[in-house]
Amino acid sequence: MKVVVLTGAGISAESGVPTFRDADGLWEGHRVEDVATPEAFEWQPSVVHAFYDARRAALTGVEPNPAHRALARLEETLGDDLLVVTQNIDDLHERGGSQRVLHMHGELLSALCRGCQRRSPWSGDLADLPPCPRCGVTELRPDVVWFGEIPYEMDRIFAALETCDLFVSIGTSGAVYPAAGFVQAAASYGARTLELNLLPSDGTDFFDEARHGPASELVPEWVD
Ligand code: BJW
Repeated sequence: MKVVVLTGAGISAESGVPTFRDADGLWEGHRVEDVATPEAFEWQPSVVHAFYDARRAALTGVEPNPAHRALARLEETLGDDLLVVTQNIDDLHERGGSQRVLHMHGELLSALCRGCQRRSPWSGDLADLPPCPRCGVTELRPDVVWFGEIPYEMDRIFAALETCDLFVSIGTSGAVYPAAGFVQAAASYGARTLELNLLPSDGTDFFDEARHGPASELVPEWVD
């Protein structure tokens, strides 16, 4: 059985990573829509860098939770028949043991060269980052996908949605496209669809089945 799992901020919430749109989801009073845009980076690069510096620093203090680990166990069983697509830019799936993970909104621990678009590891502070190894340009930005930009790996994701038997969405509000549209895409290709989320998402009615509660309980229950 081929399975595509989409994860969002809710899967990392119980690890201590704040979500974007829940009650505590603001960062120093900013909505994500105000800092996660190319325009915000043009106008106030220091504010945007501070937002990502803080989240990068916070990564060292958090650990994968039972939901991340359950998906790693599922990968041991399904192998290549499981694809985890995450909107999250943390590395908790990988630290939880998953190996086949697509980060459609980029990664906190990666830098993107504004000159040639090369992606390279984010090492230390912004001031310590070496110039781009390909073009020598020093204008590096967080390697994340902001509003108005095209998410990574869309071809691979849609190919997997086309052929999967089951699509499972975990811990995402369904407020941000194109990820919010994956459920309808998968269903249109014939997959069964399941939502595992704390509360009903914006798209909950599109799923064949929805279970509501904390991911650390629902995901192991579903996997095991
Ligand atoms: C728990 C829990 C627990 C809590 N257990 N659950 C169609 C219609 C309208 C607009 C658009 C459209 N198509 C595109 C757009 C524009 C735009 C968009 O969607 N705007 C909306 C606001 C309407 N989209 C884009 O611009 C995207 N690009 C694009 O569409 O390009 C065109 C194109 C695409 C494809 C092919 C060709 C062309 C880019 C979107 C980029 C989003 N970027 C961000 C920032 C990334 C970097 C960063 O992390 O800083 O991504 S915004 C932010 O939202 C982040 C997240 O990945 C994303 C989704 O958030 P998520 O994960 O769902 O978190 P929350 O907080 O919203 O929800 C958490 C959920 O967890 C809640 O439901 C809780 O209940 C639950 N939860 N605790 C289980 N313990």
